[in-house]
Amino acid sequence: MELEDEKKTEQGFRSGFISIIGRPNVGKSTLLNVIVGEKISAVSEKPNTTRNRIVGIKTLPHAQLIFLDTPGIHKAKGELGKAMVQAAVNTIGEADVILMMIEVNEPFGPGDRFIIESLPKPAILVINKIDTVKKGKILEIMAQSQEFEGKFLEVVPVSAIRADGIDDLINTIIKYLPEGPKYFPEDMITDQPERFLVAELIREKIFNLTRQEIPYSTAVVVEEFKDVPDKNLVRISAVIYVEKENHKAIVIGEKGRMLKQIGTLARADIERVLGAKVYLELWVKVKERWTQRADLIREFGYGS
Ligand SMILES: Nc1nc2c(ncn2[C@@H]2O[C@H](COP(=O)(O)OP(=O)(O)OP(=O)(O)O)[C@@H](O)[C@H]2O)c(=O)[nH]1
Ligand SMILES: [Mg+2]
Repeated sequence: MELEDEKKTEQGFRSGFISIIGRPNVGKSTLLNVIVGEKISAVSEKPNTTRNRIVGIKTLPHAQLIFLDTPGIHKAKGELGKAMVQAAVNTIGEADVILMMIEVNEPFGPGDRFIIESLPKPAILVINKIDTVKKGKILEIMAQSQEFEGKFLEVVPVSAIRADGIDDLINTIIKYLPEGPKYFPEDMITDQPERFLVAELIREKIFNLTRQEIPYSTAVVVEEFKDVPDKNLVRISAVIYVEKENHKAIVIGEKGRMLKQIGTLARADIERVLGAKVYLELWVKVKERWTQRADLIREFGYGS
């Protein structure tokens, strides 16, 4: 094993795992996507979009950064919420570097403080959404961060959505990475199976298009994924699970309009990510109380 490692580790090459944690909606998944340059993690304006650990890999000439996007840490009530929070907390232990993300408009609230206080080692504080405020406000928060003595290695302000401050953040992270091997091939940006990526892109559309409890009681599972290589076509069949009959009616919509819209938007994203034409078939099924059932939560791929 040692020989193997020596072979892979070039002199001075750094690598490691970077956990992105924070409360829901601060922009963790947006950051992951902008770093790897592709939408591999679902993003929405609603909290609790991400439901499991999402890996994003960035390879540079002298370093490989393996990011772990995580569900927002919050006071979870149901089984699904608890599994999500557990998945986030689990990444902290395996991280070489922890990115603690807050957003500039609501800094250091009780949710942030809870996470900061439970940090097992100093983290890099990432202040996101700086595009929404004046510079003075950012400086104010940076000063405020000093209140948390010993909790932060550095403070890096960014705008994930505008890709502002990202190079600074990457260079800061590399300083704290150990020397290590290239764990993944250079062109690999995630370890997620294509089926799961596709399911998440569909779920993202449901999050953006539906309201109230619908996004939170929906799961997406890709049942069929067939390459037709000579036509550069992929045939995909996916099931959207909801918890109640009346939710099914909402997801399908009047004359099937909602389902059609979900499919159209999802297909555009999936075609770009897969680099192929996509034939997408969507079904809606009821699976009562799945968000309260640990076995189904796991089967759908959420939580840890
Ligand atoms: N203005 C602004 N909005 C941002 C920025 N980064 C993310 N957002 C928005 O914030 C919302 C939440 O973004 P996500 O990336 O889904 O946040 P998250 O932390 O992954 O959320 P959960 O997965 O629910 O924990 C979305 O509407 C994003 O477009 C930013 O830099 N500036
Ligand atoms: Mg997220």
